[in-house]
Amino acid sequence: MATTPDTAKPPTKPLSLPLYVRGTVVKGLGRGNKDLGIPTANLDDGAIASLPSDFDNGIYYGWASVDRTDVHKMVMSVGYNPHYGNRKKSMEAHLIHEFPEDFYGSELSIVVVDFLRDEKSFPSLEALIAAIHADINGASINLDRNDKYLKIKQSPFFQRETTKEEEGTTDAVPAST
Ligand code: ADP
Ligand code: RBF
Ligand code: MG
Repeated sequence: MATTPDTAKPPTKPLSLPLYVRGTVVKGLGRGNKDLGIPTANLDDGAIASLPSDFDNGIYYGWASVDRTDVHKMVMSVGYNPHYGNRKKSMEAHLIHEFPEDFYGSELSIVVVDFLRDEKSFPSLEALIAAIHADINGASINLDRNDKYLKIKQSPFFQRETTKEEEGTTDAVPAST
């Protein structure tokens, strides 16, 4: 009969998705992603440290909101960017939306719904860019197709908590006569 010794480690948890993460947008390495049309909002070290230990590096997609305003589709890279061989782990999201200006310092709320692929090193920068465009297209199609994902877009996680004062003003109903 198989017995479990007291010292046995619990089995590795399966990757828990969807994953809810919030953080602050910080400066990245400034490699000119913006010039390539693929800016990535980099999250702060606290947000990276908050990732569960079984959350593997790789390319993911889901939904994101800046300061809990509109929710947009997003693709995200987590890890060491092997194409560049970074020393520091990064977590960076490209939101599939045109923003009128930068939002450094803003709060970024992210729900990761699915894994796309492992991070890779490419033979050229053009090949990396082409792969990211394919990621964006694939993510966009999957997010539209899957009711489970569409539902997550409505999550209270993306909504700002209203204060009592705001509730008082927005919910005010004229007294009936
Ligand atoms: P950095 O190396 O500082 O991250 P990037 O070239 O990756 O520079 O640009 C990222 C910045 O661009 C973000 O922090 C954000 O302020 C801005 N930005 C504008 N549009 C987007 C977008 N669609 N997705 C992500 N970031 C965007
Ligand atoms: N970097 C890599 O080194 N390898 C990758 O496979 C890779 N895939 C990415 C996929 C997406 C959707 C995004 C948004 C970024 C990816 N990156 C990858 C990160 C890219 O190298 C990074 O955004 C720039 O180096 C700027 O930090
Ligand atoms: Mg960036």
